[in-house]
Amino acid sequence: MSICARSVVALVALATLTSAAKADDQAVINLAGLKIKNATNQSKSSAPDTVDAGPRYAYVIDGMVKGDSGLLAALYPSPTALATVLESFQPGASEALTGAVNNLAGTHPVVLLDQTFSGTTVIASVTVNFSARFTVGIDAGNAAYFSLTSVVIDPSFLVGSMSFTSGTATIRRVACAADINADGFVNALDYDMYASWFEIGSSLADFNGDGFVNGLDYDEFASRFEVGC
Ligand SMILES: [Ca+2]
Ligand SMILES: [Ca+2]
Repeated sequence: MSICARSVVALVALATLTSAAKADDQAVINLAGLKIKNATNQSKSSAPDTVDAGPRYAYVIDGMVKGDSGLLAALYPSPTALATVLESFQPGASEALTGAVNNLAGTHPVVLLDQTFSGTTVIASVTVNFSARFTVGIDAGNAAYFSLTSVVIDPSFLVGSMSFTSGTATIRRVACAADINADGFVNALDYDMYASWFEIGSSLADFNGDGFVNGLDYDEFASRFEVGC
């Protein structure tokens, strides 16, 4: 092999290493400015930040919101954690702001979270109905998105609206589907966590993402766990 051919081989090897090292494992969506307003659909994308396709993703939605008008402006005059506000409308709702979801097909687009929060609360002796659909996913171009749709704030003229003063939705690719706790290792902790979900029939145990929790999920998890990934 000539010196020139050797350098080409070395360059190709280096390029391969570099692209492997540059695997895009995370996309961050800036939520600042996103409004929570009656009958108003909003969406934010991570673009140009993208995340590579993988078998599993962990996501964290974290933000501060503030009332812009009406009772919400009186109730939340300064930035307040989104989790605190959600809890005031629907106790337990903030748990959905953190999670992990499988994508065994390993392709994009994929929806990671599609959840409607709703509740009724009394603010200054006004009964307020609240409902909003949160969607987190990754589009065909590998950009992550966070959407707020089907927003109902009733009576909206009294209650007003809110917006994010800061916040992010972070989507992190997890290399192994059997890495249930998404810590980068596949070990007994993952097995125990999955088994405990499966035992109680939790939707978290829906390993193949078909909407049901049954033996197929357990078998798929066990086979991925056995090969260590
Ligand atoms: Ca793990
Ligand atoms: Ca299933």
